[in-house]
Amino acid sequence: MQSTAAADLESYWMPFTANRQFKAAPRLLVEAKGVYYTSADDRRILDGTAGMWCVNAGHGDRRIVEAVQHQVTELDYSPAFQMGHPKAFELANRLARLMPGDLDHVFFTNSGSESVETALKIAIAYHRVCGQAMCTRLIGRERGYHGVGLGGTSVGGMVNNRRLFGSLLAGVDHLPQTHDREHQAFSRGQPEWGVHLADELECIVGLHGAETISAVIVEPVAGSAGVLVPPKRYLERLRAICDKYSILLIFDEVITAFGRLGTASAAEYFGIQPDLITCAKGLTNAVVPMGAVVVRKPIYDAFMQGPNYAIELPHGYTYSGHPLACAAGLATLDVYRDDKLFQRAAGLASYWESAVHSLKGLPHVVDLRNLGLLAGIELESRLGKPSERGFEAFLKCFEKGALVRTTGDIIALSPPLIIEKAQIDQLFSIIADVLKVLD
Ligand code: PXG
Repeated sequence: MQSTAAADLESYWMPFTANRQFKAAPRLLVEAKGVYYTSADDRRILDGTAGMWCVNAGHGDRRIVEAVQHQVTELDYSPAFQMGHPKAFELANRLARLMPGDLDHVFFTNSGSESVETALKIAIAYHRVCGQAMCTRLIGRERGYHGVGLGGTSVGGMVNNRRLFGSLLAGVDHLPQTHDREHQAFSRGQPEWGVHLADELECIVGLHGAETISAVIVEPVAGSAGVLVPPKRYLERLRAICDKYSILLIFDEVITAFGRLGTASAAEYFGIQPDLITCAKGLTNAVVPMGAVVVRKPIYDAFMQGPNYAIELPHGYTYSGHPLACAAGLATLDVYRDDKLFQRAAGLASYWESAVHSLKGLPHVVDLRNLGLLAGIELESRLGKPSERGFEAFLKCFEKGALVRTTGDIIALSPPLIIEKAQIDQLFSIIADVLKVLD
């Protein structure tokens, strides 16, 4: 441990962290290169989570670093409202080309949470500009995670993220979550069981009236809740019901976009066109914070009315399309293309799947799930102490040289797309060792 006195750690109120536990036994990272971090006590830590599902091209890629270095010397900042700079337009065009069909207009934000707030506001405002002012309800899903804004928290469905924050937004309802161990445990890829859960949207429409519902927002694969893979035909069914009632479908692709499933987007992977896609994380390889909302052309066009000097959408951020983020984004998309990283992830998916399911039969393991380069390893909870075993697994993996994420008692994995097979073996051998010694 480098000399970091306990007092030096006090002021920083760490996000989504057990602050007292951390400050009593800190875990500090000081360097990163490729798929490895270096900890403050000079150990190499295999990054099993691409940072937090975001460093898809691996750490410290020289091409991205240099693009940001160059940008900061050339144009550090340019006002985001009523002014522009070329790279914001270039990145929007590049991103639009990566997304399916007529998802071809891009609104820039600085995080996944801001992307979600933006998408929800666009969805409500879209119906308003189309003359359907009653269409304001938002439908999320149990166990969904859509960031930490009040809108995202409201449509989100993870109880621990909601319970402290009062009644949240009015006019929100939730679909049931899609994971059921009894019918789906140890599925490889998409589970066979569960398409009927999409029909609950019909019930919600029946309850509230289609003319009051603006949008449905789901993660195509739920990440934060522990990698919940959608049942076969489920997303298709949701799309069909949304079409039937003219409800917008938002895919929250903050985790799934940029190669996680071996394609540019989950929409492409599943062959389904949502009306809006939210993304962030892998857009810039997390080198500079950035998020984006990609919308279908008819949505953008619906706003382009009224006098041409009038602002069509009163929404945006000081740092929307920040020059450093745009430089990082352009360089990142180049790296994905030049190194064929999405194809590489697709090529590794079956090896990854076998590695995940090799853990079957180890102590505590009650379910294993995978898709693309995502995995969820669900451990049995200790009686009356949910999350304790998961947290211990996380700490022990870190001690043994692997960074994993845990959510409750589920270990979630999402390595950089540049991971080698030998490093996949290393990751799962550390996890297997930990499971064998865990109480
Ligand atoms: N939507 C989804 C689907 C996400 O996964 C956000 C929105 C919010 O993004 P920002 O950039 O505001 O954090 C996310 C973020 C985890 C974990 O391990 C997941 C996220 C972030 C940090 C940790 O569960 N997802």
